[in-house]
Amino acid sequence: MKLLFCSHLDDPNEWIPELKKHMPDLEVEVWPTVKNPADIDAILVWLPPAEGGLALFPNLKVIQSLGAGVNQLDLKSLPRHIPLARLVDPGLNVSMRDYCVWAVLRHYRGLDRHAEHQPQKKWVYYIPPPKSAVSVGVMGLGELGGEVAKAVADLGFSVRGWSRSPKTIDRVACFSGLGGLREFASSTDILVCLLPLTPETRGILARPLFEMLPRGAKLINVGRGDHLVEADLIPAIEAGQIASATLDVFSHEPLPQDHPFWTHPKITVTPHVAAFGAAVSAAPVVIENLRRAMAGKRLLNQVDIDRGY
Ligand code: NDP
Ligand code: OXD
Repeated sequence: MKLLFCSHLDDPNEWIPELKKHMPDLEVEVWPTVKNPADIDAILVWLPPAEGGLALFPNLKVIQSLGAGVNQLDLKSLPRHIPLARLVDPGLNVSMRDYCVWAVLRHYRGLDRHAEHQPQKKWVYYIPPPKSAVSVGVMGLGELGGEVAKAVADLGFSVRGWSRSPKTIDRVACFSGLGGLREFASSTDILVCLLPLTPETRGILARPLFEMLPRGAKLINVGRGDHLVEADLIPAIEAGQIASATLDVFSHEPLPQDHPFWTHPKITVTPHVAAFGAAVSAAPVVIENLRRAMAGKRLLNQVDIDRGY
């Protein structure tokens, strides 16, 4: 079987030995060095080739995303007969959980206020309310959102979650669908977005949702940049509706140099690093999917193209 590794972000020198550990006879080529595109059976991909896309490989049998999110693959353009799997990897879960715990605690403990006070040499106490009185609301209760909801519940916060289909999760008040959004949001003090980007979720972090939150809520967006209507955020902060935001993802990445988020005192910017997959933990799942594709079986974590995730 011949696999094409196609990513400008991930390191093939890290991935290839891990993949070969689980399938020693796997042949791997690394984009853009491809001997014969017709020989490629499988692609492990973050972004497809800019010119020609996946249509360059006429005998492709499986597409394995290097991302947990797959919107960057432009699902509408994909050949429908080739199965696509998103990345589910314990390494991603751990790094996303750690990032969100850091961001939630930072907002909760008012660490930004202390950072603001330090250059002014101001000694100002801020004692937060008990954690049980602070509600963290997680949008998206899948692999990553489910893990984050559990981690913040373990810390003692009151936790709510929102998903497409109804769920029952220990220690998490669960809401679903558009019908459940207002009730979910109305008591969410710290909002974490871990949704996939689909036509339904694009632009969901916008003024109407901000107005459903309690005044002074905090926002953490680790889903995709286009979940947020960027033009709505600074006015919501200036109006006091949103107190502060931590953003890891943006409509345009890298965030343009002249973007006002870079310098806003209430906005923390990180460069799409909330979670990172690890070849050592992800390779077994990727190889299992190559075997499944060759056997004509359903992939693990196969994307439902119509649903968009
Ligand atoms: P999953 O597919 O496991 O979970 C998605 C969750 O979102 C599910 O609970 C799903 O509901 C819910 N959902 C989907 N559509 C809607 C909707 N219209 N309304 C309400 N809920 C909805 O995804 P993961 O947890 O693995 O990943 C989530 C996202 O995190 C990725 O798509 C990606 O965008 C982002 N991500 C960001 C990273 C970063 O570094 N910043 C790294 C990795 C991922 P249901 O359970 O009912 O299906
Ligand atoms: C992903 C990402 O989707 O890194 O895995 O954003």
